[in-house]
Amino acid sequence: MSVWRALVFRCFGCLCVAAGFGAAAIAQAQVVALTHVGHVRPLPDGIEVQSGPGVLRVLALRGDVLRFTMSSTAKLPDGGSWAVLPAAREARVKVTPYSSADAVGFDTPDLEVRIARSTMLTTVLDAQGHVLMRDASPVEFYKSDKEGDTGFEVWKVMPRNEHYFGLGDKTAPLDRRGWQFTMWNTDHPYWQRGTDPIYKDIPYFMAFRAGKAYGLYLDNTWRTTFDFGKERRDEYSFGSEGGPLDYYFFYGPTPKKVERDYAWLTGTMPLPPKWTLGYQQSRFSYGTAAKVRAIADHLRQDKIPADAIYMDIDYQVHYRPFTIDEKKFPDFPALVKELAKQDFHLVMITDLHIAYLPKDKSYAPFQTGEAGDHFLHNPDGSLFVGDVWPGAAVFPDFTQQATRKWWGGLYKQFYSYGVGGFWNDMNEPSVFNTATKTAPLDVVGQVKEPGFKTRAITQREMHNIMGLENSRATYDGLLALKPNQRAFVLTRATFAGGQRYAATWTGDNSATWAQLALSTPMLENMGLSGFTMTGDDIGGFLGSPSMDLLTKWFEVGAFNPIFRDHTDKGTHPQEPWAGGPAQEAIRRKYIDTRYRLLPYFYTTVQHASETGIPVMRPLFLDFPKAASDGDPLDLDAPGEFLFGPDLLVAPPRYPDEVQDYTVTLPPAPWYDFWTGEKVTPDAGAAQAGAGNEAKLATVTVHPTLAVLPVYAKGGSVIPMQPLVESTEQTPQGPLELRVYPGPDCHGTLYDDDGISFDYKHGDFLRVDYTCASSPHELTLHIGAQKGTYPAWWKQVRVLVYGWPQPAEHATALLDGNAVQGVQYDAAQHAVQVVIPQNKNGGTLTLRN
Ligand code: NBV
Repeated sequence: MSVWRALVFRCFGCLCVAAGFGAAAIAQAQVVALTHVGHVRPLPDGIEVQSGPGVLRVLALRGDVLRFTMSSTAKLPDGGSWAVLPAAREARVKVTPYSSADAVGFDTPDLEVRIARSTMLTTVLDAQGHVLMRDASPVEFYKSDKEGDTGFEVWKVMPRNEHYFGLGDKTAPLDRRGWQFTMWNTDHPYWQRGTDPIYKDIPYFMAFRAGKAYGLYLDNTWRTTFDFGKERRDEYSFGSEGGPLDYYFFYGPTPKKVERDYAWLTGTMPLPPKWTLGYQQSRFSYGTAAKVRAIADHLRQDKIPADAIYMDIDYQVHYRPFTIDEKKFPDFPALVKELAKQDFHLVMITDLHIAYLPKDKSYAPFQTGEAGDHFLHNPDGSLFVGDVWPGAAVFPDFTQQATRKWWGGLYKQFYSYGVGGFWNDMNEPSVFNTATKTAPLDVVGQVKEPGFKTRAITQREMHNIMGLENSRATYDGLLALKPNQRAFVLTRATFAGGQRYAATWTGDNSATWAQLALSTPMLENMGLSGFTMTGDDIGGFLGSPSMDLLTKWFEVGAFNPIFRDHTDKGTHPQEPWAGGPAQEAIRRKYIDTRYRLLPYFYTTVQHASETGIPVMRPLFLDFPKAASDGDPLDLDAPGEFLFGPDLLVAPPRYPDEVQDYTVTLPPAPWYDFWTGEKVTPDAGAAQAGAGNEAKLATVTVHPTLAVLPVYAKGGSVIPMQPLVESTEQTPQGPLELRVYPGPDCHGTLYDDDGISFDYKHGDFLRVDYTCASSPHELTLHIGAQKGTYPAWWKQVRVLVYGWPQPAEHATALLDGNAVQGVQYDAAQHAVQVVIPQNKNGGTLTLRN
């Protein structure tokens, strides 16, 4: 039983009869269920249906996007949204009304909405009449607690073969079916599988059944719950203890389309600075300038590519945000400059709690914040003061636009030094000395915000968006300070739509093998929930990893979008060199590979910034029809994930296990990314076709510490670059195009200056590739360069894999002219040839 329902039933026991209409009935019965259609008002863009005292409105924002709002009174919720973009909220399409003896509703070109007259149960069908989503029982409203808030719960039919994804980085398996979750941003270190809630609230999930998907986003910032068949076996439900019943339904049918729809509703992440794709080094804390310099020097001496170093809370005076302890960091601007010379970007933590120092006139963040009325209050009007790192602290009221502007301005000095980015931690908010470890529910702020009515707001409603609005304030502030520089913010807590402002990580994980394994589904679901730039603390934050665990974590982390090594105070050293040269060499190989893959990775990140399709993704996103029974392929392939469209990463399910294990391969030819060899599936496991009935191919892997299995998809062109030590360096040598023959062979390369917004005005580079192969011939078509950004390479090395043997006689033609120097690279199992860069493109033909 979900938390709030338990509460209702405790409160009202058998008085909880779901019946009756009229305001009096609400008061008496406490639970109101809207159970039959009353007056119907067809709208040009939807329908409004009265039911007893309540009302349901369904609007078509697009043919494939619906918005459901419902109330237990005649008044529909009409507040603004912190997550849904105004353009999406305002979008409308005309609908065709529907009315029969049994049901009312409407049709769009993509969907049918039916509301049963006798029950008020709503069904959404596709244009062919297939049921997509169906109410299981009437929506219930109830008085949730002594504050008199109206809670609700919605019940939907849960088909046997439907699976659920998203809801952020909940600590559960990839498929949420059979699990129940609470959305209440919580600083919960030592989380384990099943710990709930943790830091984020993303009330969005994708339902996937037999290759078809839809999305559902509940636009409610209060404490909400989601239950996928735990309470009632054949139903899923979502509800809240207050706030609006306001949810969006969006139809695929493909899961990728659902991701695009969700991005249409809540936005995409902005294209991040390129350096954030590099390796990032952190610890709580590199506490002196000397230590920071030593870390930077060590990385460069050992030739470990890296782009960022983090400064945790110990750089501050008494942990007061926006101060620098000059005893430990004597000439801070000089340090930032020196690091920049070594191509390091510094990321500084700036927690949201501002030290409460009413008598100390020198601490400007408190003085200016108090003067501008930017802090949260107790119900009696006094400032809410809670203990956090600085001791007594106050908390900005981020739901005021003016407060966010003030907060953004606090970065002026640090940012003027050339600091690369900022880290917003503790923003659930975490408070040390309250019973709930956060701000009490009656702590109050103001909504003063375009698109919203000006009004008071308590933590009940505001709590889950503190992290979101904190990161928004930081992001917008940085943009205001340097308008043509992409800003980087890392936030711990956030809400739906937070991808517009910040990258994030999974918080205080632990240094165990189990947590390394758990990270993958967490990050995949985070990616599905709109956040592409996500990662975990490599090696684990709490406790010290064994050196083998640290190595494996580096290997997997090299294929996570954010790649940051971070650990707690007092743990053993966790930098790449920890444990000696042999371990370091393995870790370096993976970091190197990430940098060699930057053209592919950056291209995929850029695509995500336009589409919302995440970089790190479950297999079903790209192969929705692949499993034999229509279930998502990932159920057969736990732990595997795609890094962009063309690389499949297959850590062991239990990454510490020494036994051989089986990797499940989606339908495509696959190549071992490390050796270049075409994968021969295990005997008995048929090479899969593309249909629903296809059997999946498997390959058996013998695990070793030094190798993380990675496969390249046949039918792809993967751009790579010569090794660099940071993303700031211009690669020296040719661009590498790895061509893996297979069906629908194509690839793309995107590049730009990596830091400014000039790409928005055409200063980018994009090249599309296609290739076609027959047994003894391969044609690679290199498209003409789009955009004005100049290529860094003068030559292109083309590697073609899976080439028929013997390969010695291979010849090449570029636009019909013979090219010399075709070689067989035995180590890579590929034929290679180097051709000049030509911005007009060209066609390369290889023959044997
Ligand atoms: O600022 C210190 C830590 C930080 O290193 C970590 O990444 C955060 O998740 N922070 C939590 C505060 C409390 C740590 C015990």
